[in-house]
Amino acid sequence: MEKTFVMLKPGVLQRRIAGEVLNRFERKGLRIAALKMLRMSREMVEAHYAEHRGRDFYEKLVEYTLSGPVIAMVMEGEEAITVVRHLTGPTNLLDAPAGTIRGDYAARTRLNIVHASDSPASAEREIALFFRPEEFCPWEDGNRDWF
Ligand code: 3AN
Repeated sequence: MEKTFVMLKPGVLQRRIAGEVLNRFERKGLRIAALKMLRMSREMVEAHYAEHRGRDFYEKLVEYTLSGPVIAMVMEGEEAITVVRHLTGPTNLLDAPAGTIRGDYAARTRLNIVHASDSPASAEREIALFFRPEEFCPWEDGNRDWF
């Protein structure tokens, strides 16, 4: 199964919608493989958004990402990278249709609620930036007796 990195940006905790947003991924059937809440350091944010350095929105994006804790997670599932991107919706506010997370919750492109890896290479890089191997918590599907 494929793994992808997802981050709920600081506005999610501010708005008390962490549960709702996480639920979008869970109800799709994605598995949580690792999850934690953290305040990113400036070095970490700059590494994470390195490709955007120099863009007009970069400084404000860094500032926003540093403004409070984020929830970082690794989601697992068949074609998880693409499935998660479909759930989050496009980057641009005006392109994100209702029904996607960004379409439903984001009123500004820079504050667009979630980050999700856009390729296998970025998933690998981002997972390694946020998680050590021992932070993964393996669990088996199928023990329906507990439901
Ligand atoms: P995505 O998060 O959909 O992969 P990226 O990697 O192009 O999109 O952009 C990273 C973040 O930078 C976005 N989540 C958004 O917060 C911000 N961003 C991207 N494009 C713009 C823009 N044109 N104006 C303001 N902020 C932007």
